[in-house]
Amino acid sequence: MNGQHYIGGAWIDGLDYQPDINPSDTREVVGQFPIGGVDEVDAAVAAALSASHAWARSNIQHRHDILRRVADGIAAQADRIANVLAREEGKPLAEALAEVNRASQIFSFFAGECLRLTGEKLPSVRDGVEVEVTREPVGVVGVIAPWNFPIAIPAWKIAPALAYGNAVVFKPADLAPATSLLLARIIDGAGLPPGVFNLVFGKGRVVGNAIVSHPGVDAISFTGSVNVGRGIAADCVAGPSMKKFQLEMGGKNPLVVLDDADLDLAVSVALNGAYLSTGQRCTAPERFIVTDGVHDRFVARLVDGLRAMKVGHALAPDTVIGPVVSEAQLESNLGFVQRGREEGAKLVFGGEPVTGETPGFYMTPALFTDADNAMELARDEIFGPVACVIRARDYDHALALANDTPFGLTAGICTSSLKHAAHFRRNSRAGMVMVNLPTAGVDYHVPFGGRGSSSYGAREQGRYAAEFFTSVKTAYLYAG
Ligand code: UN1
Repeated sequence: MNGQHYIGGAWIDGLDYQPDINPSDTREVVGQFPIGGVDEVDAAVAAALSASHAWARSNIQHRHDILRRVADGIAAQADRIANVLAREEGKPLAEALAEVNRASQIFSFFAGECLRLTGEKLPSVRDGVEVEVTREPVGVVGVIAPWNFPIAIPAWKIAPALAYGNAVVFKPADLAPATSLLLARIIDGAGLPPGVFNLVFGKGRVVGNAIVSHPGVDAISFTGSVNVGRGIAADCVAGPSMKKFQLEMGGKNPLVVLDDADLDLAVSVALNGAYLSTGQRCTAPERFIVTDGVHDRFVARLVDGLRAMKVGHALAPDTVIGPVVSEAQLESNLGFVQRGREEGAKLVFGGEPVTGETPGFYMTPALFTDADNAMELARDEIFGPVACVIRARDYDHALALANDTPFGLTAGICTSSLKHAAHFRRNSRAGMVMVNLPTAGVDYHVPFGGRGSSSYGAREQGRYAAEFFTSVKTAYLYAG
């Protein structure tokens, strides 16, 4: 598969290309993808600018029908897209398919939103004056997406951007460009006017930076690391145009397990959240905060569960944990494991590189016990299948530990106590709270986002997406 940029409704060859490698089997090159530069970004923004005025005023039925066709197109090709996603990102096929279906549902949801745009008409405090509050498109939106959900995250940025009448310049992740290419082809076939949607492949520090600093771009929706997010924030504010921006970044999510938890449920919630998708989710719990009475039983059951999770090729039917996405990410994960041992936590399972049947970036899922919430292991996001158990005296102690983090994306609790569940829901300092459910794996029709270093700006997804992808206008009218 050879990638091309998509600019102004045309497919454009790159000047240079780089291979998209399968992390399950590094002998396989999934495709060659262009390494774009400033020129491609300039062309894409120019195309978006020239299309955005008409698109902002386009008929809502027309917009609805286009987004609906994208949703249907994704669903019709779900198996093929999931296969490509699994091969380039390493997510086991069943999870990849679930993600592709979610992307289709997101487009379907926002197709409906095209028909639900609302405003308000109010009386004025001045006689004879009317006030109208409406939402207008922001203009040209730069979408910068990560590799870990290479179709769902682009979908939940691109679909609302288009639904609310914006033009888009999209930079997919370097490590997972093929899935984005398939999405772009479907969007291309859905009848969008040329220039409304544009795709430029390339490096974050070149293409991403060029989008962020381009004066023609009005807003940036970014998901990725905290460091890159900080840089984007600074650039958006420092530039002459003062762009709007929305950042989804890391997490160091706690999962509290209390003595009264249903142990089977708690173990499955922990395993599912922390280790599926090879732990490469910003919503994964990396800190299991467990009260004394259940601690040893929980750890023993977790280790049994981990032993049963088969690590392997993303396309193998018995694989539960696929490879890590890249060599650099694998090294980073193993570095955290190494330093975790050095700082005194006890590695009770995994954390080793594994030689698979095919050459790939495999490691066994890692579990530490005896971790302290001040350790690096408990403070920095790892973005891999590495979690630690922190012992808590009681519920109050567990809550305090859970909230003691610079992040605040998701937080979970496993308990059968209504009192503790209700108290945790109210007092957790996270944007999303899960009771007896994994901290990862969210619904697509409700707001997504966190607090602290996890997120910045308006929420994503559901109807709350309107906050970011529109700009409020207050219009006064004196009719005499
Ligand atoms: C999920 O857990 O369902 O990058 C979604 C991430 C998040 C998405 C998680 N933005 O992991």
